[in-house]
Amino acid sequence: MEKPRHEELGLSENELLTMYELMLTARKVDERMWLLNRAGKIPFVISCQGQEAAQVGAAMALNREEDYALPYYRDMGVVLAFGMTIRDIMMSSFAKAEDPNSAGRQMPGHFGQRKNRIVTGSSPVTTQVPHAVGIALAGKMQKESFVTLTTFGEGSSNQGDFHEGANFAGVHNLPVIFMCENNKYAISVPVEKQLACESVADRGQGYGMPGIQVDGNDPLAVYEAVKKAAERGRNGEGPTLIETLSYRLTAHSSDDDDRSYRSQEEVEEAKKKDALVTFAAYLREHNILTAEKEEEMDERIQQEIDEATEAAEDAPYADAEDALKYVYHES
Ligand SMILES: Cc1ncc(C[n+]2csc(CCOP(=O)(O)OP(=O)(O)O)c2C)c(N)n1
Ligand SMILES: [Mg+2]
Repeated sequence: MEKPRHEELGLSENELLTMYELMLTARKVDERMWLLNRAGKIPFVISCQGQEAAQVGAAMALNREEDYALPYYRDMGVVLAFGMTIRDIMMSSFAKAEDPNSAGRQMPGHFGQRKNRIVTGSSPVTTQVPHAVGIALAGKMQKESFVTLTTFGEGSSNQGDFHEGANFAGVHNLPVIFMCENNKYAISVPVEKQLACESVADRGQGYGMPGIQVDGNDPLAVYEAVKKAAERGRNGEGPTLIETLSYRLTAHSSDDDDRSYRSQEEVEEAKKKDALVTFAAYLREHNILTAEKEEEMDERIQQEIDEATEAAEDAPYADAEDALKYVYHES
C-alpha cells in the first residue's frame, strides 16, 4: 500500500495537528477581528482567510528557532507559527501599549517581533523583500546557517523591490525563500490585469533561481516546497521563488467592499477549496483528527481568543509622551 503523503514528508501526527491548529487559530482570530471591527471596537482588519494553509505550511518547514520571517500584512499564520501569541495580535488590533509589533503605533498587520525573528515591513508594499535579501547576505558573510523567508502578494511582485531583491539574491546565491501568496487580486485588480507573464513563478528564471507554483490550499504541498527551498539555501545553492495559489476569501480589508468588483458566485466557488475544510477532512480520513481532539482544540482556541480579546480591550494605551519613542535613534 502507498504511504500517505504526510508520511512521505516525514511529518508526525503531532506535527500535523499543530499545523491544523495554527491554521484554525489564524482563521478564528481573524473572524473575531471582523466582529470587533463591525462592532466599532477595532479600527481595521486585513485578513489571512484563504491563505492560512500556505502560511502555516511554509513556516513549519523552517527552523523556527533560527530562521527569519519577513512577512506581509496577511501572514497571521506565519507569525503564529513563529511564536507570536493570540494576545500579542489582539493587543495590536486594539492598538494597545503591550502590542509587541509597535506598541500601537502601526496599523495591524505590520508584524515585527525581535525575539521571534519576525522582521517588520512598511506600509508601502514589498519593502520586506530587500530586507530579507540583506539579512541573508549578512548570514552568509558570517557563515550562519539560517535562511530567510519573505512573503508578498502577486500584485506586489510587480514592485521594483521584488525585482531588485530577487536579482541581488540570485547573483549572490543567497539563502532566501521568496514566497508569493497569489490570492488572485490586488485590491480590486484581478490577476489577469496585473501580470503580463503566465505566472509569478516564471519570474524566477530571470533571476537565476527555480520558480515553482504550488497549490496554496494544500499545506503539505507548500511544506514540501519550502522544505526543499530551505535545504537549497542552507547548502549554498541559493534562493528559490515559490508561488502559492489560493484565493482571498474576504474583502481586501475592512475598508473595502468586494461586491463592486467580483461576484458572490466566484467567492462561493473558492470556498469549496478552503483548506480549513479540506485539510481537516484529510486528517479525519487518516484518523489523526478525531472528534474528541477537534472539540478539545476548538474549545482551547476559543477560550484563548476570548481571554485575549478581554485583556486587550482592558489594556492601557501607550503614554502620550511615548509617541516619538523609537522614531529617532535613542542611545
Ligand atoms: C507601494 C505601494 N503601492 C500601493 C499600495 C496600496 N496597496 C495596499 S495593498 C495593495 C494590494 C497588494 O496586492 P497583493 O500584492 O496582491 O497583496 P494582497 O493584498 O492581495 O494579499 C495595494 C495596491 C501600497 N500599500 N504600497
Ligand atoms: Mg493579491
